[in-house]
Amino acid sequence: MPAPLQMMANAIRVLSMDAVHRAKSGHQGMPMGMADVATVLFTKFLKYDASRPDWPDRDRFVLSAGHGSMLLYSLLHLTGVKAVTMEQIENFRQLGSNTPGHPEYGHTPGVETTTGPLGQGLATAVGMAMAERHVNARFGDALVDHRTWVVAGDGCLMEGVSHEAISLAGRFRLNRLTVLFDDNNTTIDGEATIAETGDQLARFKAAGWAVKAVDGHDFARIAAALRWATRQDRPSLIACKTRISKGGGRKEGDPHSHGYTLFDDEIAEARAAMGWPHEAFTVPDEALKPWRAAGRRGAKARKAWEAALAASPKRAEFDRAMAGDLPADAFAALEAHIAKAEAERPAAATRQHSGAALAELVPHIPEMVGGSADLTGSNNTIVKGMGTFDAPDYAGRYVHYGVREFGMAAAMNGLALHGGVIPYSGTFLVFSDYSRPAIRLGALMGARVIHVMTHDSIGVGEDGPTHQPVEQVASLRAIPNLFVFRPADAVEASECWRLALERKAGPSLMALSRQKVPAVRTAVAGENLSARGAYQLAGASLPAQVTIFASGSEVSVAMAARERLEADGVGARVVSTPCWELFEAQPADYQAAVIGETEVRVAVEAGVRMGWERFIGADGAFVGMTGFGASAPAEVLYQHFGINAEAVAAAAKAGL
Ligand SMILES: Cc1ncc(C[n+]2csc(CCOP(=O)(O)OP(=O)(O)O)c2C)c(N)n1
Ligand SMILES: [Mg+2]
Repeated sequence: MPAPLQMMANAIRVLSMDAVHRAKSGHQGMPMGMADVATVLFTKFLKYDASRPDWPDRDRFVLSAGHGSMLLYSLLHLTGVKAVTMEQIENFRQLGSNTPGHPEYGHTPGVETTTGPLGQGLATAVGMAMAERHVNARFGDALVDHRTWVVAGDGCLMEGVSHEAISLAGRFRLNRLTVLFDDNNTTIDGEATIAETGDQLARFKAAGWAVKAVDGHDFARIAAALRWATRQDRPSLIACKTRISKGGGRKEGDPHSHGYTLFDDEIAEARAAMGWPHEAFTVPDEALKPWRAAGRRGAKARKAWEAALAASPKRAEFDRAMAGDLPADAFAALEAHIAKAEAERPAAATRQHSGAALAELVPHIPEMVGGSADLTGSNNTIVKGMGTFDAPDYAGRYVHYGVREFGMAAAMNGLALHGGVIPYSGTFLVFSDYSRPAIRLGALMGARVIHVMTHDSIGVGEDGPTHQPVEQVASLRAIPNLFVFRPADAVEASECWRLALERKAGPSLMALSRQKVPAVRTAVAGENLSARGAYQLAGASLPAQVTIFASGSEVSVAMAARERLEADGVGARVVSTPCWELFEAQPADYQAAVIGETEVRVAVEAGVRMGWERFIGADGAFVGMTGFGASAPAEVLYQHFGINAEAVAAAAKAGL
């Protein structure tokens, strides 16, 4: 009979083979290869209690190589996470199961983040490790004292985002972060060396990591390496030399076994080689008992922690922060600021209005942790007194992410998922394309993250078309569960910030102008009108024949066009549309009333038309961009591309 740890690791192998075989799809190669490493981690190192896989001071385990999901599901099942029953393992990849093809946050207790897009798990884990240090600095060792462990493969390390992530982790000396690299020299196309001959250890070392290589099938050496990792003063990488499909008979070490589904005879052969005579989906007591004991290992630590929390004077504040509830007085200063803006009607760039709103929010919401990808002054994201997030005390609330938009956005997902932090950060809207995969994953996970994206149109001006977003707003509106806010002035900017912060169920994005715009909200509303997503900003003073829809910096263009039309005897109303997603959530009669029934509908936005049919119908007129911008002062560009009141009024009249 195999030794106990070997038998426990074999249980992962067999479950992975069986589940993939039953589903007729999936990957057992990676789970089989990393079974030994994972067994050592879960039985000896990971601070983990299967009866409470979500307790706040647990270690975070991130399976960045998400295709190996059966490794994680096996571990959750074997350690005794209630929801991950054998029936769920048997229903691997099936509709309604909590064992989807790739691990999905929110579907399965114990899954810390959604992974599958390679590299992002690692980058998200960096954010978790940042959050741990920051929340530790706020609440102390008694309440926050855990590690983040990542399993990443060749693919994760080939992805560019890994570079941004490991640089950030090295720079911030996140010594509670350990990456276990499944160093199996295999990817889908064959041996990894067909595309990668770099030295990963040297690369991580250069980024400021402690590095080590180990035989990933030698339990004693794995344990020694993990112990070593916990003693480092910087993040650590352990390259675990493994054989893909280890234990899989003929397929062991076969570079083409990455996603190969074993045949019956191959599974039988592998079972025999592993000394595993048991039926499919059956784990005998001699393997299950030690696994369940491993699942209970952290219970003592968890109970001690609960006692410490109960006795802590910081308890209420800690619970509130971790639950993501805002302080009772979170918006008092902001509301006063809104009232002032309604009275004073300041004209400025909406990025400046956003910065002014932040100044009323950050001091009152201690969970807000801001940052920028090296554009702090342009993004208006910093507020006096935030302090800089950095080693060794990590209490600072402003992160200099460097020029790393994707790494930043992924880290923000991790900050949010860890809890106790509401992350926001800035870059130029045109570079949302660089962060887009993480914005999307955050939307899929429902992570509360706020992306501040300034310089949101040709209004960028002289920097030219490389820096002028044209299609970005439309393409971001296409991402499900992402709220895209494009406020028009000071009042809307503050309203949108409040909505973004109140939103727990997903990310928000602020599209903000570089250029100055006039105030358009000149009447006291007495309510957050942006919460409706779209609303009538100005009615027609004559019988309404035209409705003009606009967002952001073009709302003032719409208002000027309305003046022109009404001066010519054409009744026109204006609808501001700061957040389309919120508009879709309104009752149908409200939507119908806002869209209205005027003879002509026109929209104006300094971007592409895509999506505006929702407001103007198929035959409505659109004033905006049809191609890329150009390098020139913003005012010149608005005239050159015909995005002005004259053009909007002309388009409206043409339709009458
Ligand atoms: C961003 C991204 N690109 C491509 C894929 C498709 N894919 C899944 S696994 C894989 C190979 C990964 O190699 P490795 O991480 O070494 O896994 P192993 O074959 O060793 O299990 C690829 C290309 C993906 N999941 N994510
Ligand atoms: Mg590999």
